[in-house]
Amino acid sequence: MTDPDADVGDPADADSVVEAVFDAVAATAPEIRAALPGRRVESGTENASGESVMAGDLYADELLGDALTAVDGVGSFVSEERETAVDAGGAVGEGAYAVAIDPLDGSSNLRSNNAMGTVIGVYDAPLPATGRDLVAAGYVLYGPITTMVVADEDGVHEEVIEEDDGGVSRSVVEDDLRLPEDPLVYGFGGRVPDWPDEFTAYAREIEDELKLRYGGAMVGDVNQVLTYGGVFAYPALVDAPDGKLRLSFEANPIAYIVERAGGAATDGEIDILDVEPEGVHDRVPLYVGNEGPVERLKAALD
Ligand code: AHM
Ligand code: MG
Repeated sequence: MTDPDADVGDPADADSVVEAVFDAVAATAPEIRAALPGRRVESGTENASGESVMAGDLYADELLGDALTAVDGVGSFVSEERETAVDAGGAVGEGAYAVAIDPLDGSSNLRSNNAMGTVIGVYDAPLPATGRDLVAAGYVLYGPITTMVVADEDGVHEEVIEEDDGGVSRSVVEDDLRLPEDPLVYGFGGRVPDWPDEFTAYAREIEDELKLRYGGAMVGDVNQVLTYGGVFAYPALVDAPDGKLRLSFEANPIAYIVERAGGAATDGEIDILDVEPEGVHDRVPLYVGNEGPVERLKAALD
């Protein structure tokens, strides 16, 4: 956890804040997982994006909110499930950091018991900010095994999170995660009739080259791309030109991770990390994966 004597006013302290953030996230993961069986139903509320919130979303949001606002050096907590930021003390950008999360990504998979995740971005600026202000990002994947992928300026690594009588442990299982050079899988969200023609034409080409792997949770689908190489997209839709995914909580952290693993991420025109948000709940089309297919896609959408 954070060194209590550390001076979080010193920007060099980013490493210890980031470490404490991911300690806190790892500590909540077994608890979130254990709470899911009884929370596979809708909560009856809608979030800031107008989407129905599952009981599991609310539980994960509360737990992570409590854990992350208690971390020294976290000055602001922003969640996909909350309208506004929570002030956690400390001036963001002046030694304190803003943490943005999607507490339970892919929670519509709760009913069918498929993979889900938690997405975390640590920003060195008050939100809304661009992805260039990220100092670290990561995700937890609740698959058959609970894993956590963490990226910072030094690279990307994967850990296994386990809990036993001694508490929660983090074991690094891959210390320099890189995208395989040869892409193998693809997964695209949304309904084909809602895709713009240019994207449909690109998808038809990719279908002949790569294997379809789509599970309906961005974290799970991007994790497959990181593991096997390939491309994931939640594209712009004809009636929703900004797509579905949120820039601050989903696209930016994923772009940061994939780019540090040697890949690329775009909104179709520019690097995701350069997209200027107007609000924290802004949506953005996301195309992410190996550089080859992402560059081809950009050309196809041009
Ligand atoms: P959520 O964070 O509210 O669960 O929504 C985001 C999820 C992503 O994980 C996934 O890529 C997408 O929504 C799936 O949407 P669809 O069911 O339209 O394919
Ligand atoms: Mg999500």
